[in-house]
Amino acid sequence: MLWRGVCDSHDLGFVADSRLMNSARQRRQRSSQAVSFPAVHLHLPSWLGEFLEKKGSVYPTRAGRVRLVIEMSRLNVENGTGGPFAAAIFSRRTNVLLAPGVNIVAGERCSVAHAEIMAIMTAQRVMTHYDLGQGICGPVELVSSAEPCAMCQGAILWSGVSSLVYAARGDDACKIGFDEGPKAPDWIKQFKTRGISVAGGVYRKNAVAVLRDYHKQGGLIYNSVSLAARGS
Ligand code: AZG
Ligand code: ZN
Repeated sequence: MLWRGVCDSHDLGFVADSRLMNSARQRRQRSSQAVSFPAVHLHLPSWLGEFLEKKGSVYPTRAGRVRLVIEMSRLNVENGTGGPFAAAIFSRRTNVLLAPGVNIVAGERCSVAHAEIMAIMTAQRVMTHYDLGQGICGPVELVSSAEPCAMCQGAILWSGVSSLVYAARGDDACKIGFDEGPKAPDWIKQFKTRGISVAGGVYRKNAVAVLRDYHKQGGLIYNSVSLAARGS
């Protein structure tokens, strides 16, 4: 059976014959006709590298690390590159910033491109390992401008980070309309059980100010319509 993309009204650039896909041997024989899908690339905005170059790379205090990510969240809004969220991963041994992340959901048309996910994926490229706990920089800390949503909580558990610090609370994001998803009431205990320490509400007021300003200026709330309709 021939099929084209997902939606007939859009040419997604690939055509496949599913009868050809029955076995690995057949797939190899017919590789010239194999279905291909677009590669996935996500791009952090260019202002971020320029900003961090000026800021430097070592952040010895927790306060300094949190202030940095809150500043990044504000700049993400001011530059029009995404939602009011930022995160970064630091080596706990050297206090060096290993990887930043900002929300780029709308621009990249990618629902998973939250700040924490971008910081984790970028750190894994930098460390060339899927487990950030096994890198040469020793244990690593994820600092986020807001409490991680349900999706990011899952990603953090599998990332290998050993501590999480966040500024605004989940409720603060919900108050301006963001859907933070179904979180376990005891998620902090669960993190601790898995060796991840958690500290929340650090510089909360500053992070909440970024969320409120985003709301005031009519910033896009990029929830899934189907999720919101079910009230979850
Ligand atoms: C985010 N979006 C939502 N809704 N919640 C978070 O915690 C985020 N982080 N980055 N984008
Ligand atoms: Zn998230």
